[in-house]
Amino acid sequence: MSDKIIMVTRSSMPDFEEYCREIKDLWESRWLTNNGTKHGILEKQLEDYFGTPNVTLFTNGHLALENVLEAMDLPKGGEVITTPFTFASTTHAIVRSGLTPVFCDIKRSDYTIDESLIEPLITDKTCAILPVHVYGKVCNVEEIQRIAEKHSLKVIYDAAHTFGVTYKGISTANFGDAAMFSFHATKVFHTIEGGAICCRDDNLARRLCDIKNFGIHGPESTLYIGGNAKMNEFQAAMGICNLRHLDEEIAKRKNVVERYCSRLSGVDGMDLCKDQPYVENNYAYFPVIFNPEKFGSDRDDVFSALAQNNIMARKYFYPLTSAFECYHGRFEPQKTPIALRLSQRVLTLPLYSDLELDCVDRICDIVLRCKKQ
Ligand code: T4K
Repeated sequence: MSDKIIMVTRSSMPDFEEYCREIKDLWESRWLTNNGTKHGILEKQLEDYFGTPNVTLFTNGHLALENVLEAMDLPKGGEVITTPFTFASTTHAIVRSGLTPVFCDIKRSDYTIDESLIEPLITDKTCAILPVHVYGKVCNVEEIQRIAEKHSLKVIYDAAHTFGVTYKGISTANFGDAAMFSFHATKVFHTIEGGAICCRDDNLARRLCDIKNFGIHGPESTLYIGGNAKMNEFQAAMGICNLRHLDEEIAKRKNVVERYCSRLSGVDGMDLCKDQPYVENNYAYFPVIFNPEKFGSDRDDVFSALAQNNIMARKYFYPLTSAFECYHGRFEPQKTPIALRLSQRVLTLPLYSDLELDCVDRICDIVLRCKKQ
């Protein structure tokens, strides 16, 4: 058994030759960015894949989120109901857009926003709900939609983790007013860096196209004070290649997850995230919650035991974004007690498509050795 270093994830790569073939014509055309041919092809392929009318590509998921908040023209200082159990990007995008995050707690069962707690947080300043399909777990999209319609709020999903995930056969790209995907190198589907906004509203999609390109609408017309968040042709080419292998990517990840589950399910003091009804998974992350009272060791003990053995699990998502130093004094993390407790107990174990099953066994052996009594 090898003790080579295992990181929390590892980018999937197409064959080198396949990527070279895909980028070859860029040397001939010399068209490298700004709505190039590959960009157009990938947008169309993703619209078909998601079954959604508009996909707008971005240089990364974070800028996609900032751009859609800008394109929706939400009132400055408006309140956005969201969750703190997420990557920095979700909260930062709200704050950097001049909006105010209002943190809602999450559910113990799937770590997504607790929809029953949303309405009490709504004030006359609330303009949007920004829930996160964290780890690829799908929020209660039906109830969130009902609340949003009742109170005339926009819904923007942070769907960064859900490429390939469907609920009742429908891609998560189709819920809410907009859904943001990340195509970062660490994701199930990637374009090296990259992201997209999916939406039904053609006007919103048109605004996004302009805003991501300095607000330029035409050669002599600049409609918005936009920035630069365009995806380039090399990124799009990587996406075109990776999309061809997506089914295989997800199937291999499923194998890894099944091995983890067969070794770790039912252990007292360790909670694994359960499958959700009507949801087709993408096996993006493998979070485990350690209950120190029952397991005998806490999350940090397990993290250290793995690290001593060259296995780099990660504490996604600790600390809560509401507890970041940069927000010191601004939010109260204890107001979302379930999120706070889960953030202190969660460890995401390594997961990627070519993680060998004997490495999974090695990881499980170390984790199980941490159990006391
Ligand atoms: N919303 C949510 C809920 C998100 O999770 C994210 C991003 C976003 C929004 C924003 O989307 P982007 O703007 O990123 O498109 C990583 C990713 O950089 C980030 O995309 C992701 N979420 C977050 C959960 O994880 P770090 O700081 O943990 O990455 P890093 O560099 O430590 O990499 C983790 C592991 O991945 C490494 O140990 C090895 C492997 N890796 C990494 C890179 C960079 C590779 O195999 N290849 C690589 O190129 O944030």
